Amino acid sequence: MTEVTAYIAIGANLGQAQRSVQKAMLALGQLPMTRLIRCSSLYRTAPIASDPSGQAGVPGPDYINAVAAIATGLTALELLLHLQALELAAGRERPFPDAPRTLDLDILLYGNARIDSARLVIPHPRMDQRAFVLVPLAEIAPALVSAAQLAAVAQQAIEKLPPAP
Ligand code: PH2
Ligand code: MG
Ligand code: MG
Repeated sequence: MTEVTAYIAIGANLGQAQRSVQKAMLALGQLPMTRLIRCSSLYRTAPIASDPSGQAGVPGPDYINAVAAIATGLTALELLLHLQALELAAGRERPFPDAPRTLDLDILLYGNARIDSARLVIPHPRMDQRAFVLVPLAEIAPALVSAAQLAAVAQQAIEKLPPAP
């Protein structure tokens, strides 16, 4: 089996967000042909808009964010389908873009693949605009994030949470 290392961004800002993020990390490790390699700390972050300006100050509760590394034999599209099933199982609804959510699982990187299809774009097209992605990614894979990338998002509010007891 060919295994690929993939990085998954995890986010939640509805319900028991910390619990949902922790549960999602465990669920990632239980996907078929998949092992959980590494999990970042949990971070509390202010909601950021998805549009290109990426400005803070959008309505909604703070998010809990984290990044997990997995080794997987799933294809990128198979992985996407499994992530969407986990989001649905966590009660995810999509009433409008950037709506608060019980669970969001985004593929950031899939090995060194570059994918640009209607369903999936990898590397994640907005990861460079987001401290809530780059800071936890740098924690578990420092070689993948440069100081310049971190400096570009340094004004975004992000607080590392202590490990759960
Ligand atoms: N996800 C978004 C839009 N904005 N802001 C924060 N802080 N964390 C997120 O996970 C997030 C967001 C779209 O998926
Ligand atoms: Mg997202
Ligand atoms: Mg998403």
